[in-house]
Order: sequence, then C-alpha cells, then structure tokens
Amino acid sequence: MKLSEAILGPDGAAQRRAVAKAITLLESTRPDHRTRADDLLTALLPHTGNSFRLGISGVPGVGKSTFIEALGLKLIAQGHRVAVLAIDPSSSLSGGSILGDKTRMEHLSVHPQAYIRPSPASGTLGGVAARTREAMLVCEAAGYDIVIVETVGVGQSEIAVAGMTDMFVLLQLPNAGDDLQAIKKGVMELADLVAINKVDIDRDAAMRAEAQITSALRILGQHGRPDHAHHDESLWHPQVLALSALTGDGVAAFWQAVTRFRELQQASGRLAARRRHQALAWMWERIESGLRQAFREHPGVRSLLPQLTREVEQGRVAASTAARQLLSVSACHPGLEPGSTAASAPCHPGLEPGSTKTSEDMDPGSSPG
Ligand SMILES: Nc1nc2c(ncn2[C@@H]2O[C@H](COP(=O)(O)OP(=O)(O)OP(=O)(O)O)[C@@H](O)[C@H]2O)c(=O)[nH]1
Ligand SMILES: [Mg+2]
Repeated sequence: MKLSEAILGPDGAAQRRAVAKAITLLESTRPDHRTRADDLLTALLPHTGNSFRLGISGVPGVGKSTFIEALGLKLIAQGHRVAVLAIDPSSSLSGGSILGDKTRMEHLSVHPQAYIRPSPASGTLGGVAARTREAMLVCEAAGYDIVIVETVGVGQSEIAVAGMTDMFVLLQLPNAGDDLQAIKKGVMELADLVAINKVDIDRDAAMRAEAQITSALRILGQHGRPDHAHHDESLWHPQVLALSALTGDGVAAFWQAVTRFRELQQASGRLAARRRHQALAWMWERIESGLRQAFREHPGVRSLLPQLTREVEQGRVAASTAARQLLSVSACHPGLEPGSTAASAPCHPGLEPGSTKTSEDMDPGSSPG
C-alpha cells in the first residue's frame, strides 16, 4: 500500500507506522527522498487544514511537557486525537534533543489517540522548523485534529512556532510578574495567550503576575498591535490566565479560552488570513534557504570564497564589493574554471534575446532527470 493511502486510512497501528515513516522521509535530506516527500505532501495536502494548530513555548522547566500531558489527555477524553511535535532550538547547536524526553508525557506518549514526535536531532533551526511544519501536515492528514507544536523559549524558535500555528501560547512561571524585564518583549507580542503555570506553588505570586502581565499586554497592544488597543468584542484580545499543569487546576478554563479564540478567529476571517500569510511566508523562507544553499554549493563561489573572505577580513576589499562579485559568479555557468576572469569581469546573469543558451545552462540547480 502507498504511504499516503496508509496515512489517510483508518487509525491504528498501520497508520501510526505510516505517519512515522512519512515524517522520517520528510526529515531526510537526500534529493531522491525530497522528491518523494514532495509527492507525498501533494497527495496529502487536500486532506490537511482541518485541525487546530496550537503553539506552546516557555523557558526550560516551566512545565510545558507536564501541561501538554494534562491537556492532551483531557482532549482525548473529549474525543479528540492529539499530535505533539517539537521544535528544539538546541538541536542545531548541540546535536542533542532536549525535547526528546517523552518521560514526562508518560501516559500521552503511549495513548493510541496521541502521536508524539520529538524534533530531529540535528539541522539548522530553519530546517527543523520546516520539517516540523511538514510533519504537521502529515498528522492532519492522518486525522489528528489537535496539533500541538512545542518549543523551548530560547533563541528564535518562538517566532518559528508562532509562524506555523493558529494560536501561540506562552507559559510563564508564577514569579514572572516580579521580573517583567526577563520576558522578552518580542515573544510577549507574539502571544495570543499567556498561561502562568504552577499556580499551586504560590497563588499570590501567580495572581500578581497575572495582573502585571495583563497590563503589560495592554500597553503592548496600544503600541504594537493597534487593533488590540480598542476593545472590540468580536475580536480576540491576548489574555492571561493562571493554571497548574500538575493538579489540572485551570486546564479546563485554558481550553475554554482556546475554543473562544478559535471561534472568534474563524468568524472574523483571521484564522484563514493567518494561514494564508503563513503559507506564503513559508514558501519564501524555503526559496531563500534553497538559494542560499545553491549559492554556497556553486563551484565558482566555492573557489572564490576563501580568497575574498580573507580580503574582506583584511580590509582590502569592501564587503559589499565582495558580495557583488560572489553573487555575479553564482549567476554564471557553474562550470567556470577557478582563476578565470569571472571575478574581475563578472558575466551578465541575464541572457541576450535570441541567445542559444537555454535556461538549463544557467541554472545551477537543475539537473537532468
Ligand atoms: N508544582 C508544580 N510543578 C510543576 C507544574 N508543572 C510542572 N511542574 C514540575 O516542573 C518540572 C518541569 O516540568 P516539565 O513539564 O518537564 O517542564 P518543561 O517546560 O517541559 O521543561 P523542558 O522540557 O526542560 O523545557 C517538573 O518537575 C514538573 O513536575 C505545576 O503546575 N505545579
Ligand atoms: Mg519538556
């Protein structure tokens, strides 16, 4: 049976194996795998888009895994199927996977209605994020109607997660309000909802944090997101609530808020607009990443780069001049000899009308077959 048929087929062990296999295929960088992965995505795409995509971020130890376990089990009890995917910014630095711990989702990870996938153990953040995006589509096609994307709140990973989900939730510790400076402003601006976890430890601190973050969000709204400044009942305004992932206190209220968010976003057309915007941003992100890779692999660039790097470092060539030379070399035929005059007399990237050269001659990315 084809992989796509097994994914679109009935849920059970065979589907689960197919989903895992598909995601492994998506994670592969081999060109022939990439072609198969693209075919698979094309086959699955008509069956995607029906789930709710929830992004969850927070500093290490804030309780993300504990919270997702509590929320996931609750949603499954209501008849949902839940997929959890991780974007791990540390994987690109250390090759390790700090989100690889399934241990704290011990019940969810073995539940037949849940699927948990840690992020690949290596790759750039952009690469990991791209694969998570695609894995999300596989899970949707398999009928997981709630897809949770989890990330540790370090680096740029929150932006990646907010950029692929319908709703972005920031988990905070109860003492967060005491030190608002510690909360990255940019992340706060991304949050559709801030949840203060571990309210069981210190309810007073959590309430203080709730009040402080609420007013911080309001100020941000007045400056950053003008539509949030004026209260309009038909639009969602970022909210703050306190909960305990450990006791389950506040988890139901959390889901009520998510449901309300989803209803309002759907009714106002913002859900669809956000997804359209995300899909195009993703396309451009992939184009830029592909161009960058093709550039670095171009023989002309590879032969010139070391020398120009030195010259720029030593101040003998202006950075912008070097960049222009490399770009013009990369636009030429890839078979240029090192030491040819390309650098001093850059070829023109545009073809003359009536030239006998085909675009294939000019395109370093195209290969026969
Ligand atoms: N008291 C209390 N402890 C909690 C709560 N939520 C999580 N914890 C504890 O906090 C610790 C960290 O929880 P995790 O769920 O592993 O946190 P995480 O955000 O997934 O951490 P990383 O995966 O390292 O980023 C664990 O010991 C949990 O038992 C809570 O609501 N109350
Ligand atoms: Mg965790």
